Amino acid sequence: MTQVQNPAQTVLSQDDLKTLVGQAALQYVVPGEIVGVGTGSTVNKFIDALASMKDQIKGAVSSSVASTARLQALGITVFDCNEVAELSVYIDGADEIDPHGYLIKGGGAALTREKIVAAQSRQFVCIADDSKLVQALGKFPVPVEVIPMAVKRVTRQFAAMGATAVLRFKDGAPLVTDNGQHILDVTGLQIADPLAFESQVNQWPGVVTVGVFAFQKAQVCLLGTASGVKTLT
Ligand code: ABF
Repeated sequence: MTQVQNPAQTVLSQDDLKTLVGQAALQYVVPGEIVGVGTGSTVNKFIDALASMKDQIKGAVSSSVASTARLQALGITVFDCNEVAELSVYIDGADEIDPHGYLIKGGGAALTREKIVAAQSRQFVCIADDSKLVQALGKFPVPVEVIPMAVKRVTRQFAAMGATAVLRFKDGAPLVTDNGQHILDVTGLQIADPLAFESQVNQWPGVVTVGVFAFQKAQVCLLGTASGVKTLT
C-alpha cells in the first residue's frame, strides 16, 4: 500500500477526495492508447482530469451515455466497444470495495456496460473515497440488472434466499437502463463468497448483470483519504 501524503493535513471534503483519486488515476493512463472509462461522480473527476492529457491518448471507450456525453463535451473521442480489441486500463468507481478488490457496483445503473468494458481491459483501477472500503460486501444494496418480464420471478428468488429485492424507480416510474432493462436493489444479503454469489445469480433466467464485480474485480484501488491517496493492490 503506497500513500500520497497530505502534509498540510487540510480538511478534505468527500468531493475533494474524489478529485484527488480522479487525478491520481491519470498515472495509469497509457499514452497513445484508448482508455476504458466508468461512470459516476468519482469517474467524472477522472474524466475532467483526463481532459488535461486528451492530446496524449487516442480516446476512450465509455460505460454509459452520461460518461460519453461528458467525454465528448471535453473533446475526447469516444470509440464503440466493438471497435477496440483490448484496453490497457479501465478506470471506474464503486459503491463498496473489500480488501480483495471485490466490488459492489451499479448505484449509477451502468453496471452492465461497466462490467463489459472492465472485462475488455488488462487492468481495472478502481477510484473511490475511503467511505467505500468495507470488510465484507453487502451493506450497500446490490444492484441487479434484469429483463423487465423477469422482475417478479427474480424478486421471488431473492426472497427465497432471505433477501429483499426492490425495483428501482426514477421520476416516478421503473428506472430504464441504457440497455432498456430494469434494476433491482437487493438488501439483506450476506455475501461471504463474492465469486460464488456472482456465479449463482448470473445463471438465473432474466438476470442481465449482477452488481458484484468478483470475476472482474479491481487489480488496483485508489482510495481518497484525509491523509492523501492510498493505493491498495
Ligand atoms: C459507478 O460508480 C457505479 O457502478 C457505482 O455505483 C458508482 C459509484 O458512484 P460514485 O463515484 O458517484 O460514488 O461505477
